Amino acid sequence: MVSQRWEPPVVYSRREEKGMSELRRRSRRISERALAMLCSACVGALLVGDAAAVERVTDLDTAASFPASAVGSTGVLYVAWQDARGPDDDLYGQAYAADGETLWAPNGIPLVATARNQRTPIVTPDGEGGVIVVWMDARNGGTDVYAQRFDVAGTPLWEPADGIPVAVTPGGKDDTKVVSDGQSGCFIAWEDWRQGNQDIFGQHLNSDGEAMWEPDGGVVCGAPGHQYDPFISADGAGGVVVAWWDVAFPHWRVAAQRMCADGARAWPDAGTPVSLTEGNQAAPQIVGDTRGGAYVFWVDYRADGGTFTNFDLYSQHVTADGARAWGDEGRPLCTAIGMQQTVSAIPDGAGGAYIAWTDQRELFDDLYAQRLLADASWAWPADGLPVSTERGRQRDARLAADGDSLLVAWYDYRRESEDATPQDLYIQRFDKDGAPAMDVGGKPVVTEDGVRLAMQIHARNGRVAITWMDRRDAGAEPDVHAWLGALASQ
Ligand SMILES: [Ca+2]
Ligand SMILES: [Ca+2]
Ligand SMILES: [Ca+2]
Repeated sequence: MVSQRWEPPVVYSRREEKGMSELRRRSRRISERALAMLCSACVGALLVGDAAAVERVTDLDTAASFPASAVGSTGVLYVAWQDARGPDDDLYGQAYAADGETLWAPNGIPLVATARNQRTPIVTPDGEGGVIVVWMDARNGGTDVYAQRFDVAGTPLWEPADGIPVAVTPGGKDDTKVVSDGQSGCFIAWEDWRQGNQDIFGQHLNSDGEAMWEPDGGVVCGAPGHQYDPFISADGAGGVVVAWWDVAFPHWRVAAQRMCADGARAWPDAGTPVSLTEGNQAAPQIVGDTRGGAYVFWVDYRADGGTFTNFDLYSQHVTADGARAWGDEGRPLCTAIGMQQTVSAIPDGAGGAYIAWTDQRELFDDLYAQRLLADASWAWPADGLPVSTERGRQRDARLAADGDSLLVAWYDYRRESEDATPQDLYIQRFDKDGAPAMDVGGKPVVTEDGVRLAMQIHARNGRVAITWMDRRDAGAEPDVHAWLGALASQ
């Protein structure tokens, strides 16, 4: 294999060499406005570290959009995005060392710049200090799935350099997801139309980019009708569990399948339904249980009665053998009045999970969260802990865990008025007992006028990174932004 491992001491020694001069150089680059925002954003428990800053990852007249980001095993933040500076869309990227130093050229370097459009990258750390990027590619005239692995210098590690074809069959593909396999490769899942309706396909790429499952992808679920919106999570036993939404008649179902490292399906071919209760189920999120199974969280309509006014959230633990550990009905996660939806869930690092959602129990969107412990108990109050219930809407929480801390970032419309709906980004930090570390309601990350999308948050070893696309003026093209912060010890 073409492995070019990145040794952490390279960056650390570089940082030592540059020392304070590097920090002074960086400080000069931060505009006064960004500094003012930084100070307002970072008082309290989220302190300004030696590298906390709002970075304009791109500053171009052409669109840089749909960034995806990941923090690698050495603390490097990788950002990849869809970039229109060339004759068609290509993939560009940027990397930041753990201390915030920009590692690649200003405005990013081309990761994949080949014929026709390369779009909507997703990324996962490769476990060796680099990153794996998966994207939708139109080079063959259709919509195909491609992948490449890059080292910390941005050098492609797999052949050919402009990406290996993961699925190049006729028929649409969409909603691609990727997760590390823990051995420098990755698992990928996507929706696929090759059989005439939507199915879930997947692939396991090893550290050399070789397909471990059937060429062009193995079947995760090829049942009649449409299966879509897959989410995947490592199962802790060398494989992956995939959950999806099956638009069956008369009820939408959520089901899951465990895929072994070699592509074998461990559970029945149609997957294991997470609940047998009547009523629609939708929009699953999945977190591996580290023991071969997974926790699944979904939006459930069983109490809605067809009114579309009272969605709830339910959960299931599907064990390694495909059994529903929490019974055929599933287990309530939040059954408060009104609508609960738009769930995010991540591992808590201790065999459990953090879950957050958008909640309309008080009419306008608020955010709530819950922690599932490895012993299957809920750590926080029934129906969830308030993350932010400020005026206006708070929605679409993104989560990151670091040690005993949960970091939550979200889109916030608290400055909403009859004339305008300013869209800000906010952050909050909770300890393991659910105590907020910042002001109740959260701290602002960005409050300048603009439209934001594709926000992601990461936390590792006391560092926090948030990335997003940001269009600051109507009619302007979007750019990619990043916020790099440091956690104070609690
Ligand atoms: Ca291109
Ligand atoms: Ca199907
Ligand atoms: Ca409800």
